[in-house]
Amino acid sequence: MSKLMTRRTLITTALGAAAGASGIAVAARLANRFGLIPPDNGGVFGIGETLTYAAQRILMSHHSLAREFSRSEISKVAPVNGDPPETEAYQSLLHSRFADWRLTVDGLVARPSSFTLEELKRLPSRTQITLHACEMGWSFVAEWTGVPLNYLLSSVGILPQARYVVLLPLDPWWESIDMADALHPQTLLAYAMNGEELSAPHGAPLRLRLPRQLGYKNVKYLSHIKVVDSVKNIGKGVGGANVEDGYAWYAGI
Ligand SMILES: Nc1nc2c(c(=O)[nH]1)N[C@H]1C(S)=C(S)[C@@H](COP(=O)(O)O)O[C@H]1N2
Ligand SMILES: [Mo]
Repeated sequence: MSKLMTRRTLITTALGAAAGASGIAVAARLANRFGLIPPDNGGVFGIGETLTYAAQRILMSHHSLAREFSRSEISKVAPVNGDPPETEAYQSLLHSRFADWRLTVDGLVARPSSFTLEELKRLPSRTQITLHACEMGWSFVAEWTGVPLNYLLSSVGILPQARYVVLLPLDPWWESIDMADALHPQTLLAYAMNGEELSAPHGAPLRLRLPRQLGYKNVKYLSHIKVVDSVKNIGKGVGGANVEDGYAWYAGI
């Protein structure tokens, strides 16, 4: 048995046993020791969330890939959930084809930066056909093209204290993800869908594509990415607008 397997087995067994036998406190302490506490660990489902997240992070390789499909499997219909912001600001950005839009990248990075859409399109891109699965039960397969978030983050330099990437859009929706997902090769900042410029309903000018998590984590209408060591001081401190409404912070699929 490899060293890694031994450690995995040990941690999961220990977490499970601790949760079963002596409850929350011990499991939480163990998970914390290995940096496996999700930001929403405090609620009613806290211990469940911690065990799900910890087990996933220990058992799966950080870079295990979501399934990719062939062109013939692309869905004919792609539903929309969450209409574009109705604000004048968004309408005027849309009208000027996002000429004045910028993606700001700041927080725990060596070189805080901002990018125009054109600049992002000139960076290395990845195209992938993956399943988008909404937590409400529907899904579709589409092709997305964009800049790998790991490329963008490396280009601005991630500081060693970085633990989460916060995704802030032009509407009140926001989410955060851990560094394992932020650096995963399939995590994209997508500006195109099915070979065409991303439409407003699907999140123009830029959206997160995170095929290893449910729909609501795939933030649309992005404008700001912030690298942080904690989400405690953002909103209610649980890591996302939807988490504040009772959804799990970690929505792995
Ligand atoms: N900014 C923002 N991002 C969002 C939403 C939203 O309302 N606003 N809806 C989310 C939900 S619940 C889903 S399922 C997907 C839907 O993406 P689609 O409209 O491209 O299908 O976007 C997610 N990202
Ligand atoms: Mo969703």
